[in-house]
Amino acid sequence: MSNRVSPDYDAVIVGAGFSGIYLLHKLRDAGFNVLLVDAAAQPGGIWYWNCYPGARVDSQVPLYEFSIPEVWKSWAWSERFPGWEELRAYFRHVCDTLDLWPMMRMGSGVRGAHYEKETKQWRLQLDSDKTVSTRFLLPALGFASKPYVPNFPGLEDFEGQWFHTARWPQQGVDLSGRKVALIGTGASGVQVAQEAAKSASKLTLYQRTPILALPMQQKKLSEEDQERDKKGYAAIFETRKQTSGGFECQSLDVSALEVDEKARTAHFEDLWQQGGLRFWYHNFADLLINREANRHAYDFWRDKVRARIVNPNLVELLAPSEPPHPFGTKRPSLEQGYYEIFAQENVALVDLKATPIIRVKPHAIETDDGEMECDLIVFATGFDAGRGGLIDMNITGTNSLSLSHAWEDRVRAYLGMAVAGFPNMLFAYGPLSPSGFSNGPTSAEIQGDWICDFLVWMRENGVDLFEADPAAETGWTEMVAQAGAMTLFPEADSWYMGANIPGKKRQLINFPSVSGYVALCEDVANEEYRGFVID
Ligand code: N01
Repeated sequence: MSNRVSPDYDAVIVGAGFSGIYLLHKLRDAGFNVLLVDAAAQPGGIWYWNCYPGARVDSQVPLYEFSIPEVWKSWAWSERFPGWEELRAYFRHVCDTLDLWPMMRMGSGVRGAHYEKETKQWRLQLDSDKTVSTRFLLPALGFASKPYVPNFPGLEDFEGQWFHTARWPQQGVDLSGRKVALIGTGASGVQVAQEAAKSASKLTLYQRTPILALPMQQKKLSEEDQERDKKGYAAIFETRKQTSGGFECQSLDVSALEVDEKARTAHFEDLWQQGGLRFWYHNFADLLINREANRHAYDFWRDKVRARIVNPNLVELLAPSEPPHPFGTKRPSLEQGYYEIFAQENVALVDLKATPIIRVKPHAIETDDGEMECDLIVFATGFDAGRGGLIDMNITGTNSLSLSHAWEDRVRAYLGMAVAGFPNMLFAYGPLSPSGFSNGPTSAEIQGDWICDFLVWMRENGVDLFEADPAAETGWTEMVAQAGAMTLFPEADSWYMGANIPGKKRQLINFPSVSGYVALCEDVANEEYRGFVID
């Protein structure tokens, strides 16, 4: 290395979720001097921040865990879809087993990071006012680190409490006897609603778009069952990397239009009974690219759900005759009795399309239809996905270029990891990579392995610097947009399209295939990191 003054670290990782922890493990084992910082008090990433009642993962055991043998062999889950407390315990187990704690500084947020051309180092300002320098900057913030709270007039005068689901108080909030207003019916909203309906004196759900939720089919898991199943884990973990969503299987090869109605319905029914997200990722080949095929899936979903809705006034609101968007172009959520809560006297549904929120009052929410009293408002209103957390980190590259400026017109990134003008920086689980479309640990491992190999290659080849080539960055950004245009995703106003944040440029925020991504990243590595300017 040509630097006159050595940096404090070879690499600083920001974020202690799946991506950050995996990178830490890989880079430490590869002999790098590495530090991980995170504002949270404990590792877990979103499982630290999203500790709202009912928060649990939507991928079944053993999909949502690391493939590292010493970790999975010494761990057992209690449920098919584990909750946030257990996921946090899992992260502690990972850090214990891999002996990662000495390189982790929890409770250390990053206020800013800027690149110094003279020293070829990144300098990070931590919340503690300390500064650390590093050769490589590796933000691993997850796609959902920046919560979005709509700007409703009057919120500042509300005299009860309000929380976003991703900033839920760590000490918890007792919902019993409360008058809860829940805004948003995405994955987070559904989970809060199911819990709040059990004990709130009143739960009012403010729905803009109905969620197309699938049955979770939760069940308890015994250690004995898992010991038996572990014989197949290595194969499952290998398969995850070869599927489009990073799961244990993918869509069928056959079109929904090639089979007769009986066979089609039988497949839908089979997926429905299996539970989880399989109705989404193990469905017919053209579910997400052909409107007619998609409509068959929607109609099946609608009829299943309608059969569970007791109040006839809510049928059209919760499961409309016509799809609000093609099935699966917004993330389907998993539910456990969600549609049944609407039969309870303490639960009400407000249709925001018919009666939008006008303002928040000190003790109520006012819509076109009048006021509904509440003493707790829960914002399950989602995230500025992909870019929000990265922009908030105040990252400045060469020539004082800020990331927010670089992404002014739209998010751009080569391989969904590198941005021109930001040398020696790679982010994991970022925009234009599979991230939000993928099972989390699968993406974390694919990108973690690739990043580690790249840094080792640099070390072995005496390379000091890399930076995304602007043409390669543009090419990748265009390619993701074109891939998206071949699907039905652009037809939904979803966070996948950036459509949930006022003023955000509409673009597909994720690369739509894990296996395709792996192949492209391998090609780049095999061609001596084509698309990077190497110095
Ligand atoms: O956020 P969302 P989320 N006025 O953006 C509504 C992952 N996740 O936190 O659909 C009124 O999906 C918005 O309405 P609409 C998962 O990948 C996973 O629920 O835009 N309403 C929508 O109903 C997921 O996809 C798990 O019309 C407003 C809701 O708020 C992602 O995180 C659990 C509004 C936001 O839904 C995000 O999920 C939780 C406004 N101004 C999350 N603005 C598991 O694995 C937004 N909304 C279990």
